[in-house]
Amino acid sequence: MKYFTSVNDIGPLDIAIQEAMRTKKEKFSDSNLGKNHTALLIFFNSSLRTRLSTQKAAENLGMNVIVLDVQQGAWNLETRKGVIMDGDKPEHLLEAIPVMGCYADIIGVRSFARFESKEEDYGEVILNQFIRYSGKPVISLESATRHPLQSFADHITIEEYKTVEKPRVVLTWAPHPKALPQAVPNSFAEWMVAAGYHLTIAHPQGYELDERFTRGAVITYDQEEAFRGADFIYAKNWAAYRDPDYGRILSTDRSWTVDSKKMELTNNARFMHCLPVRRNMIVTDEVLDGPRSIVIPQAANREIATQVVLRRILKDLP
Ligand code: AN0
Ligand code: CP
Repeated sequence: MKYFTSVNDIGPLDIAIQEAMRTKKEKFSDSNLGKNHTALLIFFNSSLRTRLSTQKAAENLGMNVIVLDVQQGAWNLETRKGVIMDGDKPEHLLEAIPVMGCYADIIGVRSFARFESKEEDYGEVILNQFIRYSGKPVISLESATRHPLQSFADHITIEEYKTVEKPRVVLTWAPHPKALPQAVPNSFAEWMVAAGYHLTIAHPQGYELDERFTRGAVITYDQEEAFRGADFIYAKNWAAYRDPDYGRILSTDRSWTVDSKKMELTNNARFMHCLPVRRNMIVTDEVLDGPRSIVIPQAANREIATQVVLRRILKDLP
């Protein structure tokens, strides 16, 4: 494996899950594999889980890790091509990327959708420049359109907690005061369909996601209907995808907040969220603190998912 940017890069999912379960039991069995190799993790946006779990996974494999927060201490980077650089950005990504490639064996990049241009976001301009100009394997730490390490961890978690072969999984939109990217729901939807689960996506009108990610899922505007008989409830906010509302908040309707009453409609479902989560906006305290919430083991699996990916890349280094 050289790149990890979506479910398409991981190959057969049953093998990936087996590797994850093995990794969980023997985290340090490959602790020499990454010796003298450096993972460089570049963050254009904030992070708690991705930063810590990726560093931990790399260290479990014996790697050295450098974390760079672009907003804190690095030169402010110009990302547009062909511009006259007379503004506040002293360095261009076109030099910065190959320079970073000189110091790294594997590069991880977090770069959210900016909501300035749908074409730029959905063209994955930043991630693709890293792939093109760094000369090194690149993994997505959440790009403009996907968060594959999160989805892989979500898949591992569902495998651990499911009680039927093909569980009924519901991805529900929930309200949030700020515009959030579609990366988590896009990535989750395409990963769940690839995993062969029954996926239903519930959201208010106007929140339709890009069909390239949701093909194979049932889409509904009726949250209660979606919850009936569900085995897993996965809550997430996202901003509108469709034009002319791309990147906009169309609703903050708290009747979409996940609460105990709605959870009672389910088949005693587990509650999931990628975190960070806003309490009593996305989900009530009662559900989040309740016995069916698995958000912490879900976050713990980020380390496992990332270790599987890094190990495969390390094994395939030239
Ligand atoms: C981000 C998002 O919604 O994409 C990261 C989630 C992993 N969330 C926030 O910015 C709050
Ligand atoms: N779930 C997730 O990616 O969290 P962070 O944004 O804290 O990394």
